Amino acid sequence: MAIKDIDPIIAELIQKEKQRQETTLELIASENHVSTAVMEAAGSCLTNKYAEGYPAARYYGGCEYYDQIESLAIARAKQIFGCQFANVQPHSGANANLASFMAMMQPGDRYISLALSSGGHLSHGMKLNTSAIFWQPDHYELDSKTETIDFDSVRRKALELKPKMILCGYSAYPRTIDFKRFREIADEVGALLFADIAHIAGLVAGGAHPSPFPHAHVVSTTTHKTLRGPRGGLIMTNDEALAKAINRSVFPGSQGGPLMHIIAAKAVAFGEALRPEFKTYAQQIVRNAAALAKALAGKGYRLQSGGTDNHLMLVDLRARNADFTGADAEKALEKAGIICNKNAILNDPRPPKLTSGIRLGTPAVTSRGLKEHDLEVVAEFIDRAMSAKDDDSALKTIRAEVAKFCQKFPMPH
Ligand code: DSN
Repeated sequence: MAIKDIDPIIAELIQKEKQRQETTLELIASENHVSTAVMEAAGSCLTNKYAEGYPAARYYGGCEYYDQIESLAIARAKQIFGCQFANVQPHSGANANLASFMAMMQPGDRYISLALSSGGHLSHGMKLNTSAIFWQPDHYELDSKTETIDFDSVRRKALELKPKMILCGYSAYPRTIDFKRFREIADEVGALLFADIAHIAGLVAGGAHPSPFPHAHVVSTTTHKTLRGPRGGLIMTNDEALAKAINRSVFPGSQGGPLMHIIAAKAVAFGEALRPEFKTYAQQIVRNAAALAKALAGKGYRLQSGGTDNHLMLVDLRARNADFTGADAEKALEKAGIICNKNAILNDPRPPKLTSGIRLGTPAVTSRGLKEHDLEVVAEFIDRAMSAKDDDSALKTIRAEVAKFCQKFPMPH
């Protein structure tokens, strides 16, 4: 029976969400719109079975096709990123990071990363997360003038603390990551280099950002951001001993049965990322971000670090209106049909629930086919919504215009 007959309440909510996605502009830097093929695999009969273990080494019978699917996902991930080992089972990016930590360090070991408040991720040492409960994080900084990675601070911390691991890769960092420079520092102190490329994986896949290989010892990512796959995680390495440790840390270390429908959807997305058109997509994401950043700067907004090299930007709202918090902006923009998230600006005087900025990203709108000149229109919508602030009637008018604009860009599924 169809969902609408079995459970009309959920069916209607799904329908409403579909309509919300279709009629709004998704500028959350970590989100995307997947293809019909990816959705089909994620919603398939593969959800029915246990396949604990790995291909050809399962704890359940009946895994013949699951083995083939997971092996294909692994082979495609290795081909995309040019590495020798891949584990496609992590249920999420945080799970991938937990398993990577377990593979690289003993409990209590020290590592350095960028703090969540400066653009890192909660699984990079936020005090309530396992990454800080079971290991000892310390943080390197952004340079307060350039607002980019301060490699003097990375090196100083590394020499002082002799960490077991150095973590690079971020959730809110608009500039290119110099993996080679990180590796030089890691080698100087005998640390492992761990790159969490969750945000930029699709850019790396499409050649629009330098690869973390061969520099990083271990690379983790989510599969649902710029990589445009189902929600999930992935870990890669070129080191055989680390690969064995990673496999053990994922299963049985931190997970049980893999989500095989999601692994099939990852395989489909990886297949899509290997096509030439994905390169065009990745490069368009970056061009669109640059166009949006330029248009916003032209309207008086300050961008942290002065702009963007990748798919995202941090807009410091104080330059435009000192009273308008990131939380206010997120709300006003949502009412206008533009979806984004509040985000701390470097040394933000406001708490994380308010902030002084917003984070904007172009992966999802690029999947809908928007080009540079369309992003200028988006910047105009954003600026009008910011000026309207709490004028609900003005925001409603913009919302209708945004919905009409969205009709020109059908969803890719
Ligand atoms: N929550 C994600 C983001 O928005 O960047 C990171 O996992």
